Amino acid sequence: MSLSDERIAAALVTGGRTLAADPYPWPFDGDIGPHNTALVVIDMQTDFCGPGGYVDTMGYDISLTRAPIAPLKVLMAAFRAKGYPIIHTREGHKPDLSDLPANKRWRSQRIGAGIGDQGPQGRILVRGEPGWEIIPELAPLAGEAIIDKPGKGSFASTDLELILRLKGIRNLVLTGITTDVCVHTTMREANDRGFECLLLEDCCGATKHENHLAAIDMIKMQGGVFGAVATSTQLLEVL
Ligand code: C5J
Repeated sequence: MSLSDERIAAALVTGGRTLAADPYPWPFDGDIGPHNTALVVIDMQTDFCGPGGYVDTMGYDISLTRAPIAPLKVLMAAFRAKGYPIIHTREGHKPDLSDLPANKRWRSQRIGAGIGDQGPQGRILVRGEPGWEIIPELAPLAGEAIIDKPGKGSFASTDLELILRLKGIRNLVLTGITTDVCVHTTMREANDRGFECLLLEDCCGATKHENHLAAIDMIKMQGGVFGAVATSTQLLEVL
């Protein structure tokens, strides 16, 4: 049976639509549509993928965190065209740093990219600074929710869960950077809250490619311990 046959077979069983995600056809019950499915685009900010941002200042290769930009552009256009909601997140801290834990600041200073300190893109990871902005290529449209978060997970200290519940969203398509940190933390938080999660591997990136691969592998354990993994091409076929 080809992958596409498997997808069709799974859809027939559930009476809905699924894609041949790994390790199971997603979503588990075939119930997918703009009424219950949202795209979450995590932290596509200059600080994480632009020159002179936080990740660049730490000395990591930003080509890895820029890799998802092109497929995300295509995916976001498709979601918008089909009327599916898109939610953006931004990691950052208040200008007075009152929401920045001392240990997070201390660790960032040790690696030469102190959060709150001045960098080439303004104060690192501080709300309102150039580096904190979402990159222009993936800028949110008016009406799309933007979640400002002080931590790695998108649910901690934010109103994301309330917004999703009020919209009736049950399925989350997770994308953005970094795969092993903010995307993974968000996926774990969402899974524990009962959301049906799909991570799109070509629409994510990490500061180390091995960590990107390891993060993807972890999801597939135990029959899909946090959800499932697919590519944006697979999802676009189903949408
Ligand atoms: C990190 C993120 N890596 N967006 N943030 O500090 O993954």
